[in-house]
Amino acid sequence: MLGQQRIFSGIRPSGDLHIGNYLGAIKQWVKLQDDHEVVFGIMDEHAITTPHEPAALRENTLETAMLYLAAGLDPEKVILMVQSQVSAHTELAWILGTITPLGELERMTQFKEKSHTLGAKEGTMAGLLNYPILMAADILLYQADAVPVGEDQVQHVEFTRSIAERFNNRYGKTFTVPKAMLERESARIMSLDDPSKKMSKSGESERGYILLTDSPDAIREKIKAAVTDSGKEIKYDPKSKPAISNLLVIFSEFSGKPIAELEDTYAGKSYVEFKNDVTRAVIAGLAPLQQKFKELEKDNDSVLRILRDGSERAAAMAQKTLADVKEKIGFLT
Ligand code: ATP
Ligand code: LTN
Repeated sequence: MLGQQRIFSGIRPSGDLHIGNYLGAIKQWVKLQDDHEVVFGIMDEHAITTPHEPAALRENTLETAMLYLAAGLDPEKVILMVQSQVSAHTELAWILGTITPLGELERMTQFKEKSHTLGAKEGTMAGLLNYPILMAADILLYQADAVPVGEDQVQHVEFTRSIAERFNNRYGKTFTVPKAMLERESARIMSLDDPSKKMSKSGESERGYILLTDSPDAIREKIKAAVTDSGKEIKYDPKSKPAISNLLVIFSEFSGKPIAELEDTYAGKSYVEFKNDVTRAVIAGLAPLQQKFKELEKDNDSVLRILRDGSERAAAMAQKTLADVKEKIGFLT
């Protein structure tokens, strides 16, 4: 279709998904699938850049796929692929690595943070340094125009743009130069027990995040225990009221009500009353997804089939770009 934008995005299957992943990433993907050409990946090769258990990786890969499907991604409309099932990703990454200055990799925020935490324990591996090159390959192979991600990944998309431009300048127009695509408020959902940090599955405490698979009781407990700010007004002001603002964003996303309307409704009401209603909205908002997830869990085979089929379709698309790249850099064809 003329003018239809191509979208690529992915998530590492490094553990259960939380509502930060859902609101910051997956929910926008579901909206995009109706009027964009979309490829979504489960990035297992990225997952092994931090220590992992093989059995858990296999299980998480399948579970991530089930959560994508349960959240509303429709395999009739989108290509759902597994990174390690499409070898073009690592092939292109090797080639892009040869035009990437080392200094640019060393300056990446995610590398600095993760190598700092991991370095002390297990040492820093080259795969972690090269992570952004593989991510650039993921995006460029599909000639994506836009990459919907949370705020923490914007630097990697900027890096991808600069590699694409460098390659295009040197060898002639080969890659589409992609843009990051961000949701306004939900691009950065904060931790429930420390609203100065992003909600993260590798966060220290389980109380900081709500998993998509958490039971209503667990959700109730976590929101009840969530930190609040001093004062008692319920208003959106991330600077002076970071915890309440974060809860307002979550409430708004799950209830579909604008933040301004929620501020009016809760003017003069207590934090307790507010939290009870946030809890109700999150439980109700996740219920359909959890129901669908339970059904999919009973049918591993059909999920595996969807992934195999998606990876095959993705490989056919990726192959076109890879062949062009190989030809341009002088490999025998
Ligand atoms: P980790 O904490 O282990 O680094 P993560 O929870 O940040 O993992 P990723 O797999 O790195 O999850 O991210 C998947 C997608 O979810 C990315 O697009 C990322 O930007 C988005 N995302 C992650 N955390 C949040 C958050 N707190 N708010 C909004 N979006 C988020
Ligand atoms: N680094 C991303 C996951 C990821 C990705 C991608 C996202 C790997 N390859 C390509 C968008 C496009 C993260 O969310 N941690």
